[in-house]
Amino acid sequence: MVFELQQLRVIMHVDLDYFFAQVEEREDHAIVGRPVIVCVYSGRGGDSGVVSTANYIARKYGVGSGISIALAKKKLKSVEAVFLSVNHQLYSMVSKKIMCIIRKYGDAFEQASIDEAYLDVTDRSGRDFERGRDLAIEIQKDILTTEEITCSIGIAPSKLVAKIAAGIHKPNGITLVRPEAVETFLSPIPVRELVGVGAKTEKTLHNLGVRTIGELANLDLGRLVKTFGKKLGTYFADAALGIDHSRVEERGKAESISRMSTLKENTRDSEAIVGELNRLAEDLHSSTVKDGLSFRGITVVAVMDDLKAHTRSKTLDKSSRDLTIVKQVAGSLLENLLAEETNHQVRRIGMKIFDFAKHEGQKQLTDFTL
Ligand code: DCP
Ligand code: CA
Ligand code: CA
Repeated sequence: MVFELQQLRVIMHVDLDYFFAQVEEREDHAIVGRPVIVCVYSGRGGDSGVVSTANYIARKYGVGSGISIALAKKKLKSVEAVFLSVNHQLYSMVSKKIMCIIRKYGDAFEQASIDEAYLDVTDRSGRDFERGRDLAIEIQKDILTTEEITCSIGIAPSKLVAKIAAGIHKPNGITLVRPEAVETFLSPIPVRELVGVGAKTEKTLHNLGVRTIGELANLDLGRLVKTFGKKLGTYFADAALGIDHSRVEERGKAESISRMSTLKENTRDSEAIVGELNRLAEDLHSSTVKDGLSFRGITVVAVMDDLKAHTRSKTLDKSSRDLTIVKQVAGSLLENLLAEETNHQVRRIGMKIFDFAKHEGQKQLTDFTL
């Protein structure tokens, strides 16, 4: 691929290593060297719940994000493993401090999740990838000495490639992908690693005989557009070649916030579910109002007893911060959902509000959990 010099950018993606578990290790050095598993207990008692993340020692035993706590215990029964309950407040406090460190190193900064951020270091590095690597080493040292946390960094000409690169040498690694090496670098990587490829799209691509990004790059654009539509098809064609012109931009505000809760028992009793939904609504409402925000979008999510998630959303005519409206809308979304999904009972219920607007004269939004 030929890069015009003025277009050439040096982009970094910083991803904190086994983040929640590493914070726990930092808080209690006595657990270092043992498998550490951070769990989301469902509240139904016993080991009901899932693993949020695990340190690398636990991963050697096949334990990682998303598996059940019961299965993790089984896999680790021969060792003295440490099972802890998630402490979101602690992780978001550490995350905020680390993000403040990272942002100092870029011409532009964008936090992408609780444990990852993009930096544009084009000017800072004088478009020199070696200088980019030096900066990455400095960032790693700074975060380690100040916050005792290791991270992995990808450096590339686009956000898309930098993100994939950050995952290559973990933990505590740096992966540099120069412009001329982008296609070769991407070629053997599974399509699933591309932003926008979920389980469903992955399957569709597999059915087309496409497993790697290299195979995707060889697919005819017409075929891609026919399968995925113009917008997504073109995106995949570009992405397969590492083409991504999206800028590193600060997100002014969180795009959404959500809460989820497991019901005491599986049910279709709307009164019981609404009770829980109202609690979630109050919690979400108090966070957003505290931050001076109003919102237009409300989504209700129900995870049924077959573990399939169903969502119903509504956009209000104008922004609101009225708790009664949230409760009313959520209640009617739930009724619709129950009326349409008649075969299963509800296991978990969740709510999301989005499309935020800011009230004049309010303080800057700083403390969203991403
Ligand atoms: N997380 C979660 N549930 C998931 C995935 C992640 O609760 N299914 C949480 C726990 C992680 C954090 O988000 O610590 C960041 O997710 P990552 O995917 O970046 O995973 P880790 O940081 O834990 O590990 P890695 O070293 O592979 O980045
Ligand atoms: Ca991480
Ligand atoms: Ca991450």
